[in-house]
Amino acid sequence: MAERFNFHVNSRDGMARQGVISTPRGDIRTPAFMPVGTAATVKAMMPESVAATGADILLGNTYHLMLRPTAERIDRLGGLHRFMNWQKPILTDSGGFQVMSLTGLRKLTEQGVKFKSHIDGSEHMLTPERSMEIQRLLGSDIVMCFDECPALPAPEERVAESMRMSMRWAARSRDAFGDRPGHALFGIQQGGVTRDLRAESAEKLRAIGFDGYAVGGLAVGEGQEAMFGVLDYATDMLPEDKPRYLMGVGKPDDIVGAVARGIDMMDCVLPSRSGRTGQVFTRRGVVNIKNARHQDDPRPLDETCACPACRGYSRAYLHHVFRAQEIISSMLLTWHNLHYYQELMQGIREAIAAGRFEAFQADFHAQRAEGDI
Ligand code: PRF
Ligand code: ZN
Repeated sequence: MAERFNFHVNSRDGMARQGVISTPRGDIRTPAFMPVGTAATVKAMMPESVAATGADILLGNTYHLMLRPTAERIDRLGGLHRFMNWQKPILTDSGGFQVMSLTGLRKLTEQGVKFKSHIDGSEHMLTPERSMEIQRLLGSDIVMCFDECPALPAPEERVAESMRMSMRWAARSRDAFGDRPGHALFGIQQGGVTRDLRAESAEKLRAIGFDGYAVGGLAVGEGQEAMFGVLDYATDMLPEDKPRYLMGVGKPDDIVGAVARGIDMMDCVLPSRSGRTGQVFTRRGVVNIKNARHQDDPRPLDETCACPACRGYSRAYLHHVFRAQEIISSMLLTWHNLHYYQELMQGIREAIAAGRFEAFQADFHAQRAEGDI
């Protein structure tokens, strides 16, 4: 049935997988990178430009949209896809993680989390039930369970209690989500960097049953080595036949390492945010366009890149518009960064399909070690 949400693995190479998630709004090629469109926009990009970079899916945020312009208003205006003019799939995060990282005053109970808006200080409450309702009003294609994620390092007892509450919230999220053909609900594994807690969390999620499984609670201060250490066993605890999503990751080398450990989906603000702060990702590493060494440089950011910023503009120009705080600076650098990320994903998918992902990884790291960018 074409309308159903479905995941198909086409090829495997070690732990890495290459496949397709089919949704009524289109296919998502995996491993997939999802640009972040927090406030119903990928900042500095037209939606058609985001699609032109190769993105199959965007991430939206319950937390931001519930506060402004509100989920009810977006629903009245025809849903988030129509509101922001993006017709491909949208995954929405559930809000708990953003409440904990963006709001100062909040009260966490078994029921949910009460907090004050970072915009106007108004009081709000998020629960698993309310998060499911908001994500339904938005018209999200992939809905995330309502969870809680402690910053690391944290005492193991605190991580265990938090994980168990997130698992009770996962069951409530499942009940509140109900049966919505064509829409998916993903569970979120927690448990910090403790193997037994990750196993307990995975077991609880599998018993409830989800359309996909996220690895949450990583990239929250533990460092890449510890994160990879967890991924070495955590992905294997999740069902093989469902997509696995690593939340909020990451830098290009995090992405390559996560895919090598069995991850199918990722999201991160890094390429879009860095586009606005002058950090540029290239196959040779990071370039800071702010640096004075670019001011007379007629070369493009990356000779091998086919994006509009690299085809039409010199480093000298990009340096100038960044320094002058011209809006086009954010537009061009964000476009380049998103293009770079999507080209990286395409390279990863082709390498897995060809059974040469190991060589791809070696090449990826060698190019970055060459220096002089
Ligand atoms: N849970 C949710 N969203 C998230 C995370 C999480 O653990 C993370 C952790 N990297 C990023 N975004 N719901
Ligand atoms: Zn480019």
